[in-house]
Amino acid sequence: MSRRKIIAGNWKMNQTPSQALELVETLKPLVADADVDVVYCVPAVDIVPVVEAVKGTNVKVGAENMYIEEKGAYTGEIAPAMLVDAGVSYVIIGHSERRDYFKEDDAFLNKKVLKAFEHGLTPILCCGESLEQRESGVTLDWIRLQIKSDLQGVSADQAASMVIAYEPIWAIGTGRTATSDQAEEVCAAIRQTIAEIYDQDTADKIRIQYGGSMKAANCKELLAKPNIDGGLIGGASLTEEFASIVNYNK
Ligand code: 3PY
Repeated sequence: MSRRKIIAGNWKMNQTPSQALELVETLKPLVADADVDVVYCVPAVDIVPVVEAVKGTNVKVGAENMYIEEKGAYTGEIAPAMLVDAGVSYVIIGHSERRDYFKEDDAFLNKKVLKAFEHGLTPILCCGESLEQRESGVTLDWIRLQIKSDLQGVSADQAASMVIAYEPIWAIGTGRTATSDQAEEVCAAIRQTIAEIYDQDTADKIRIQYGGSMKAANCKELLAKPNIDGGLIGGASLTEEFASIVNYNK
């Protein structure tokens, strides 16, 4: 089954609104002819200006986080309905930085995934193992556990429409990248897990990205793998290099 590739930038805590607009304008002509889905996942304050700036283009906007409640006394949090009203289509859930620094566990992330679907947002659900886990040989068990826990109560149709990003923690912000064979092994195991939870049709439809220092120099090899349907791009999404990744097949 052929799945359309999806390349998403994860800007993390970078780009003030004016810097965001500058970056979007620089990238606009460079990504305009992409034959992949292009998403910019941006900090909360950048959402409104970036949505405005990409109107009428092929680029969709994602949030980097959201809260699990509808509204109310949750100082500092952002409700899913706020994202939808602002024009957001995707939301990153469970990035390892949120799991680690903000102690977001799988039960909480499961609530976020369900809430995103309730509002018509497409989750980009992140999973990944630490270096210790990889070295002790529990990577695949750990990833299966994350996926199964985070997808409790998600229907087959919902799962088929979402994106999972495999991001080995040891490759995030370190400049180290998983080899394409290591990435493919885990992405194939994620697809197998989806087939076990749901069915083969759902597993064939879901899109699985690799994230963790994907850059122009290594994206071609990673994206050539049968179970890697795109990339969640960190540092390289903040420069023109992002466009080279988007246009990897040209
Ligand atoms: C990275 O590449 O550093 C990421 O964390 C992408 O989400």
